[in-house]
Amino acid sequence: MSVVSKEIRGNVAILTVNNPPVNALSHAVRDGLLNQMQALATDDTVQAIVVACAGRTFIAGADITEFGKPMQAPSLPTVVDAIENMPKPVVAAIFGTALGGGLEVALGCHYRVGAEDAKIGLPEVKLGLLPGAGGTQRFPRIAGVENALDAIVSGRHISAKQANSWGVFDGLVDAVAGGSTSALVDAAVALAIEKIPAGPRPTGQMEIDNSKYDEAFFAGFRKSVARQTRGYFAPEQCIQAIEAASRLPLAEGMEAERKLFMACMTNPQSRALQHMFFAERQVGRIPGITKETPRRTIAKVGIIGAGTMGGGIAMNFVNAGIPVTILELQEEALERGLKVVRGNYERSMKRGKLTQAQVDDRMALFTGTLEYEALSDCDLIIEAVFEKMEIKQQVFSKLDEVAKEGAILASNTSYLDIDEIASYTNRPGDVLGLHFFSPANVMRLLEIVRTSKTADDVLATCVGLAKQIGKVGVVAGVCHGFIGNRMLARYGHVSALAVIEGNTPQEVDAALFDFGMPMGPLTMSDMAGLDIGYMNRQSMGRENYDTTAYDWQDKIVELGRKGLKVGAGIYDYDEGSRVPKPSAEIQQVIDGESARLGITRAKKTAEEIVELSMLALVNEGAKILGEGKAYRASDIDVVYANGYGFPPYRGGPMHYADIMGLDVVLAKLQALSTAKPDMWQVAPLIEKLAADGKSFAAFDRENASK
Ligand code: T1G
Repeated sequence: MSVVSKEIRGNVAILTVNNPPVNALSHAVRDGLLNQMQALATDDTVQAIVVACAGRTFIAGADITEFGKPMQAPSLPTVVDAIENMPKPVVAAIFGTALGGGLEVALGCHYRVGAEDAKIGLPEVKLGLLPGAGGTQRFPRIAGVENALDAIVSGRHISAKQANSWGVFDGLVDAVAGGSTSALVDAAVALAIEKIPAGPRPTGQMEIDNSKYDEAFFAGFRKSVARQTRGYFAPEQCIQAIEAASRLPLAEGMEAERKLFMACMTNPQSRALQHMFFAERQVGRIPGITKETPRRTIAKVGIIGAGTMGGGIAMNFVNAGIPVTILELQEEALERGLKVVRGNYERSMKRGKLTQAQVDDRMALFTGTLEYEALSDCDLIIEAVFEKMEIKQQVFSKLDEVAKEGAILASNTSYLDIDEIASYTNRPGDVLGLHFFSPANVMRLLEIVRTSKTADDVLATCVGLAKQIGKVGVVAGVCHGFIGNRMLARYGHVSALAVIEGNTPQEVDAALFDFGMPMGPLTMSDMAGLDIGYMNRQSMGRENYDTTAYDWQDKIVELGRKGLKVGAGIYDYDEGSRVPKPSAEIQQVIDGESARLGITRAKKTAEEIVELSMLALVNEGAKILGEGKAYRASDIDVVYANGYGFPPYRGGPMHYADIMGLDVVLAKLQALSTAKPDMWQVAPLIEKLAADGKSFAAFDRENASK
């Protein structure tokens, strides 16, 4: 079947795009639309046209798989301009998600009918681009400049109802009742017939009253988005394109858009963000797990521990409509935990994200209990109790007694050995790690840790469940810190050493903040609590870690300065403030420690600090990959961008190394290893890939085909 088919209904032609899975605007679709439009332009038997889609959604955008390849004519702007210049009315029938180029096609149409539950969006900015087929010129004309700035610079999805209030639609229908879009197409045909007398209404010819959209207006908008767009290239280009729309006629505005689009397309950030887009869609592909692998039904979830993590984890399931039984050992702790959860929902309600009824409905899905037996009907039980193996042993031994057969038993542990935890049950095949990141109801990352015995159906169930609860679930193997925290330890080592060797904490933090991290590593340590690392080191024993790097931090903890939670750590904090302030007292401690160790303090440049930090992440990531504790280098990028704030516009640590070149990475690591062999052992996988002239991306491609 052609990707663009035509049906004649009276004097209306219905063009239907059929290019699964999301009707992306591949060359065949562009070509088909243009050819059909050109034929219909001179077909006097057709008075109006409807553009519809088959499958599950209206066009979801340009075909991202064609990026980076020579563009095959016709270009999308050519197709959209041809639609807009048709001599007869063209109506778009929108359902599902009309995104990017898909919405631009719909904006080239003269009228639009939408399903009430449809969403539209111009998310190109998330791919490091901007709407390059007239979206920056037409959307401001139909929806207004403010709404266009909001939509295009955020890239967010907009409900059809909100878009309708902006004037984007000429009508909404409850189109997918029963899953069929026939009612939507009927409505679009009716509107097309109704518009025959009025004729085409070219969006591009609509005027913008730019009297209030002056320099000051756009400067104010830039300021309002500065924080969330920090470091990104494309948002500024989007703003400039919309500025052009507010001042120039369509043709000149389109020219400006084209130039800005090409600037984005050739900027390395777009390649990095597109790498991240596909990487997030690869994580669910697990060797040995297929569509045929059985999945267990998860109709009820048990959570052990109603603390910050337990409550946050529970919210993910309740938000997906799955009832949760949450267990604490004391009534007071249980009540406190549920109160925190309700407080979270009420804050969302105050922000207009939830109604009172929704808050009540969600709280109604919680059942609190003090009895393990209450978990006996749960399909999945996750423990979020204290990080001590003895306690995990008690919990899993008890679960082995009370959990029903076939229940999945998961630990939220960050570091403990899940193979050992599984050994405390008679059902190790049902055990795995589900490592959430705090705040668990907010952070998208979920590390799914398979043990040597985790059954395939248990893993497959949890991989699917991750997507169901809105998480990016990355499968990891059992090792100390799994993927993210294992890399974080190396990253933290570099910054700890940089301080004792000569930099101030604020210099180290500024270098990585300016690189694009959400905060510096030392600020992050203060926020997480210095005592966590302190206790880890105490349990490891001094012979098992780099005392030179960490003694200064331990001294700070011994001064009672555990970090932000006590108002003092590496930094000082004003009462009630989270803003770190350099501490003269701590700088003296650091200088004293350097002297005690006989270190002549010498500062590293910001570039050196960033490079060492990146090399630490990449080297550990390559060890994790080489040991088979992660399936892909791109999975590691997904972990570090979603769990630790690595700037997505740099593609993740492994992509960043590919851009550097693994031969360059190897040479730098070898030099470091020569200088500090205890700290820098070069990952064998980097040696191999560099020797073969390959990248991590090539490694992933080769392994994907296995
Ligand atoms: N091109 C090619 N493939 C795409 C695609 C696209 N635009 N969008 C999705 N896919 C694939 C995806 O890789 C996956 O493949 C499958 O479809 C299901 O996707 C000129 C230049 C539409 C909301 O940014 O946001 O238009 O893994 O798992 O969760 O101005 O996909 O099954 O083989 O994400 O239901 C702008 C990107 C492009 C939209 C559906 N458009 N897509 O989410 O399914 S740039 C976008 C999405 C552009 C113009 C510019 C989501 C979705 P596979 P999925 P989903």
